[in-house]
Amino acid sequence: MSKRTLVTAALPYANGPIHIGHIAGCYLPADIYTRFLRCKDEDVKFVCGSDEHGVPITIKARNESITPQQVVDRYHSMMDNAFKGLGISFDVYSRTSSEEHHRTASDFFQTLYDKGVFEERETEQYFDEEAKQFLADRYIIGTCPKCGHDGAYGDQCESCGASLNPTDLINPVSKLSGNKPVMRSTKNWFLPLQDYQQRLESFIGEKKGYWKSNVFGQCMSWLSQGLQSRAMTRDLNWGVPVPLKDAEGKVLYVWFDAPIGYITATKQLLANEWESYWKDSDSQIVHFIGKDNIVFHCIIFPAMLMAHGGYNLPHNVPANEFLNLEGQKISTSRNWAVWLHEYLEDLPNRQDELRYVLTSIAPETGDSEFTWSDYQARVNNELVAIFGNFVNRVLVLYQKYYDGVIDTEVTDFADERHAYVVEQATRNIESAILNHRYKQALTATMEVARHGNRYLTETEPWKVFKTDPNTARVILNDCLLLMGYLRKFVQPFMPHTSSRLSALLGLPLQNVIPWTETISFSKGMVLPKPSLLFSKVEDEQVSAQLEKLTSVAADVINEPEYEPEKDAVSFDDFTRMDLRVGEIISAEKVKKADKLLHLKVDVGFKTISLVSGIAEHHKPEEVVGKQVMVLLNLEPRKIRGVLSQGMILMTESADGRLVFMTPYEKVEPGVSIR
Ligand code: B3M
Ligand code: ZN
Repeated sequence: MSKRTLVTAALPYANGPIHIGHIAGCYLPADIYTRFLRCKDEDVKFVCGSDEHGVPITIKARNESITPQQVVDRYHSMMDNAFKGLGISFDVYSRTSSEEHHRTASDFFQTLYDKGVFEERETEQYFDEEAKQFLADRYIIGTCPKCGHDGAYGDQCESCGASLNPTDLINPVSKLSGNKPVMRSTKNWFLPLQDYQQRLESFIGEKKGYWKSNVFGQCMSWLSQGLQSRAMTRDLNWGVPVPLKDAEGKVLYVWFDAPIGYITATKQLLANEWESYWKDSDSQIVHFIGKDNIVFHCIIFPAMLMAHGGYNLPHNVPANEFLNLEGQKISTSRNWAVWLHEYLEDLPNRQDELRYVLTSIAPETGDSEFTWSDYQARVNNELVAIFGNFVNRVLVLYQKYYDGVIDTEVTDFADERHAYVVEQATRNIESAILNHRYKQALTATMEVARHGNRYLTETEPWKVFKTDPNTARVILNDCLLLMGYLRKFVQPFMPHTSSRLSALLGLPLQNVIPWTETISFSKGMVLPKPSLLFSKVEDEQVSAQLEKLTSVAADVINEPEYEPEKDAVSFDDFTRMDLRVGEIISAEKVKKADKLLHLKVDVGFKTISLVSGIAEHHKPEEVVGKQVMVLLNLEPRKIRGVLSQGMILMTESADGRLVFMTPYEKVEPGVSIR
């Protein structure tokens, strides 16, 4: 093994909370690996932080009428707390909006610039003349050329999934002003990835058989298509400013600055000693990520590091696939997710249950699925019925027969089979973890608990005690030793359980239990009163979680943009509005006005004339006979020469159509609405 290891976990975007898919895909395997290396007394550092730049954060800020900084402040601390709550043991949790990161990323860019690495290119891009800024792809919407969907984004149509360029959109509109954007030329700096193609091929080629096959395969497919220049700057006002004179209003591409965030985090953790982890030949960097980030970590970031010089390339990138939830893809925008912070609140002190289940079903070689009933089954049938049951039976018997007093030095197993089981487990767990096969490692760990449980059932010390209390004690002492080893084996996977087990056994609490440690109990030790290690997950807890999932999930694709709340009005103000039900009795288009319909509306005691801007959404013949909500005492005015004596109230659907407010049942025209 190498002298030093730097473990990184993908910097999560600070535009939403962490869900179980993130945990299973990236943070949990990274934490298990790191905790294990610590047990092995390796020199290891574990870094992470929030990825606080990028367009989605600016969009979220606009939708909520707050600043991007407020968005990332909110999610940064939320994610930080949730990680801590689950026991993800980062040595540092940094963030990319920090000054130190801006400096680090900016210097990195400057070095590449000074070396003449970048190509400067003028490209034509959409510009919003009213908002006076270039438009990121996500800020342009229009009609999808493939399926005709009206709300397609400049980079993708979420209806048919087509990936698009902004210029592909029919009738593009700026999300900022609602106007049609114009083409303008702009300068950006491109990294010529093709210049690194050969070096990347040999770097990745060497990893064949060592890197996971899903990761290696994806890299080879990118390389075989031939690499191309990619813009490393963007016209945007949120991010790390491009440190050049003629670059006002431009920032570094979020995927340029984010991986540098790993460097910033290391600097924050280690001050002057950070460099050895990145640059010494006997140091290794291991990036834990989800599969959608492979190209950035295996191709683009290594190319950046090559261009810079002096840095080690990643030693391994053990990316996982995706975790699905109850038969569907996890989706943040549809709220189809189990959020980590909510889990920790709803199911307190069950961190290790989640760690256990997510490791058991981790999407290591293909997508996998979380369901609440499977969660319940694994907790109840494995953690409670096997692990917890073994521990509890031994401790209760020890208390009952011997008042918990250990009357002799307990160091070696009386029955040699246990020594063999422990030795096997030590080897199997280690090799599985080092090969990033965490499921297998967990199975090897549970095998020790299963063995203990079987041994108890087979030897029946509660029967033996009646005739031969000494032999019963020998059996139970072997079980105590097994439990002592178990608490060491489970530490990387279930650190809270490991500590609880230490307490139950009267052993000292250790944040890191050395992998080579042998277990012993000294003569005269008294075991504390036993308590349960795990408790059952009840049916009601499962149904409550399912209920919550389905009740908050939304079917809409787009998040609505809410208007800010208005100031309070008095009840008097409210009653001054004469709101009534009216019935449309005729409708015709207003000449030379595409949007307007001229309506005659029956309001019971009279018929009024109204002009309404609904012609693009409703044909005249379709609206006749409809009952609608009318504000009757809006001051009359003339619109395009036609008298309008009030207003019809409308709302808007998710795809932008105007929708009438109609009474639930037919009523008499002219009745008041209160
Ligand atoms: N924030 C993407 C993600 O969370 C991105 C990872 C950056 S790692 C340098 O999926
Ligand atoms: Zn489409």
